[in-house]
Amino acid sequence: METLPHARSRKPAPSHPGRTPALPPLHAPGAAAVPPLAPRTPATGRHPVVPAGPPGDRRTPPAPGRLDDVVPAPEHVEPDPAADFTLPADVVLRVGPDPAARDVAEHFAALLRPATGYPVPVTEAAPAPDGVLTLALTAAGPDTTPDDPGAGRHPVRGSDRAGDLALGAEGYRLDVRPDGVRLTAAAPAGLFHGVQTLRQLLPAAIESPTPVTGPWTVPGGLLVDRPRFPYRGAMLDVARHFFAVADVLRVIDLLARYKLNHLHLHLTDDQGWRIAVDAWPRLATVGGATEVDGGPGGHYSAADYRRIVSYAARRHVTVVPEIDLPGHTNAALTAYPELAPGGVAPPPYTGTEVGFSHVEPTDERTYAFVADVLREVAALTPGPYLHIGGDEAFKVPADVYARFVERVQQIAAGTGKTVVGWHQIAPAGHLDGRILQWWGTKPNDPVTAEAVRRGARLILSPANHTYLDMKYAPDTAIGHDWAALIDVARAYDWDPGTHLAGVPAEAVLGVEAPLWTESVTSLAEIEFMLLPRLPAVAELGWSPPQAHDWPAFRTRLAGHAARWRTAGITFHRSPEIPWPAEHDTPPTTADLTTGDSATADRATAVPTQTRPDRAADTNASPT
Ligand code: TNX
Repeated sequence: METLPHARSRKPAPSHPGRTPALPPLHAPGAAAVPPLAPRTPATGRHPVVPAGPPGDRRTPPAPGRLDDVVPAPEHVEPDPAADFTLPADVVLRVGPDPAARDVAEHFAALLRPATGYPVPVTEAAPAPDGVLTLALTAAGPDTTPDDPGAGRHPVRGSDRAGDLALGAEGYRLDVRPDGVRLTAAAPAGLFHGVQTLRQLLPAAIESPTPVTGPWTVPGGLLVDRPRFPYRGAMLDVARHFFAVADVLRVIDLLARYKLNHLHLHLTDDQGWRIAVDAWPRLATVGGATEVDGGPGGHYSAADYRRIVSYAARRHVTVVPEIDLPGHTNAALTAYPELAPGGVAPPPYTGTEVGFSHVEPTDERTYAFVADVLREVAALTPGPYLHIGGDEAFKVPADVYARFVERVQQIAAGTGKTVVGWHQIAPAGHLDGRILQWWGTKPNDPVTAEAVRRGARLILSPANHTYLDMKYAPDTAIGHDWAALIDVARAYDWDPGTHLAGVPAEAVLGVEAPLWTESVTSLAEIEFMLLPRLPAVAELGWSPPQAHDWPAFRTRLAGHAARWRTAGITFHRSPEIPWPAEHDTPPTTADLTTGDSATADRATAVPTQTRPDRAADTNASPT
């Protein structure tokens, strides 16, 4: 049995629900041919790496990097092994005057400084006389604009195909030559994603929080990259267990590494209400004081929430707040009995069943509550989305449920936000722009397909591929198994563009991997469930379908173990991934905390949770 240091004894899991056969490699009809990637560069020691571990350290230095060794897989790569760039100690980051671009440059400099020990100044100055030791960031489009500090130094290169790719809001172009690296994008988000790529192209030791010896070499060539879907996200359930702001910020960092651009926060549920609402203060003070298994719970003040949102924004991640209605509301009902059926407050709930609670849909006070809460949450949220939940209100009759959702959709839209709801809201009347988050396990869902025909767009979170609260294997120490056992291959083995019958790829806004936290109690456990599966979902959301390639993916992913270990991030050593032996990972400082010991530090009791009787696919409206 695989053990986390804090592993508790668990009930044996029911048998595996059966795997779908592996998809064949995907080839988009009509997709432009991408030039073949250069063969793997043999570890010839082009760039001798000096191990920086303790004296006598015999770890093998990492092989020189490859330009295509990036997760998610970039759209277009033209390696040039003769054009590697090694950061000099006086490396300078040049950037144009755009404040958002400057912010990306500052962010990049802050990533480079700890491990390199280099000062890495950020400057708008014109090229230095020798002009060679610079990284140029520009928010302007390809190659020569007045805003562009590197203009003229790097004539355009690359194939016609590379030149034809429109970068859009999030794409970027990375040009690595012996005299410098040039990153261009049409918008700051593209620069940010390009920085994440550069980070992965540097040796894993770049993750070290303290200086280690280089060289810091980026493989040469041209890389042009942009996302397949505009929405790529993860969800964190902060209701079943509450997580401190600092933990949420670490999760945002993880998303940003893999070019995920949305963090959905499941802020309310039966076991806790996690966001302060001025008009209804007891929601947080009373409704927030519980969590699964009787822990103390907690809630975010408006200031806490703003901190999360602005930290995310700096990383080009949009926070999507969810207020789950009308079900999953026991915590709210304990705080305000007038919202409960019969006006009687239920006892606080710290178990893990679902579907038993709801606000009273026939009482006007409920709509006043909804309007106040959604107005305040929308006002705190700069992003365009407001998620109204809508799942598992099993005790509300279907017709009453549909009318409730229709009213709440209007209220939510009245805040100026785009309305998102779990796919259970599909039978309710269409509202322009609405988005359904589909979490079924059977890719034939006529009710959702019909809502799409009426104009809804979809975020895809198929529970049997993307629910990262599912166990990896029967012996995984935490998690559930009602939707599937989800190993990395299963997380990777589906195509968002063709997954749901009757839903064209154009209706798919993107993908999201939810992490429900009935059994997840600490940051280390969050990381353990996200890694290494989250990068798989990220690749499905970002990379073109023709890049879908499990053998290549698992090899690329394997290299990330060293990055996570060096950064102190916990992960699951999934047996399907050809991880390098631990003694082969790159040098780190001697006192780095490995993820495993971080896990041990944070261990707390985890409840058992099984959902033997739930219908994973219930697409029918609630009864
Ligand atoms: C389903 S799918 C839920 C959550 C649970 C989760 C556990 C959906 C929208 N709701 O309430 O936490 O299963 O896996």
